[in-house]
Formats: sequence, C-alpha cells, structure tokens
Amino acid sequence: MKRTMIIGAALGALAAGAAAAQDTTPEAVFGFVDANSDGVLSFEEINEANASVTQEVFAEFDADGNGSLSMEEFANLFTNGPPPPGM
Ligand SMILES: [Ca+2]
Ligand SMILES: [Ca+2]
Repeated sequence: MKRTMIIGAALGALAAGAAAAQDTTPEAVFGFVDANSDGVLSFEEINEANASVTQEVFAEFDADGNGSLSMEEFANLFTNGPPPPGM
C-alpha cells in the first residue's frame, strides 16, 4: 500500500515536469528525466526528478537488473503504475 502511493507520487511529479513541456507521453517524460541524454535513466536521474523514488521502487522496474531504466522499462512504470494520488 505504502509503495503504491510512493510510485503514484513519483509519476505525478514526472508527469508534471513533462506537462510543462506540453507533452506527457512516456517518451517525452523519459527525455525530460534523462538529464545526461545517454538514453537510459540512472537511479540518480530519477531520484533527482523526484526524491520519493527509492532504490526499492527503482529496482522493481529495472527488469533486467542492470542498474538503469531503458525506455521500455520506464514505459512499463509509466503505463502500469497507479495514477497519482488525488486523481
Ligand atoms: Ca541518463
Ligand atoms: Ca534495466
């Protein structure tokens, strides 16, 4: 239950960042979070976007366990995660 709320809050913040760019597709949010534009999201990049994203949440969506989220892994989080609280 608690973890669900954390993921929801994280997605809300990520979507808010993308909304500023008037684009809320997973691809657009991915680009927004990928600060060094290397094509993958490190825990540091996601944690920088939202400090409530813990290592535990990050690891849950790192399907291949390589320590970074690919576009595919991030899209899974983006589409399968619960909606932000209050929506
Ligand atoms: Ca990156
Ligand atoms: Ca990965």
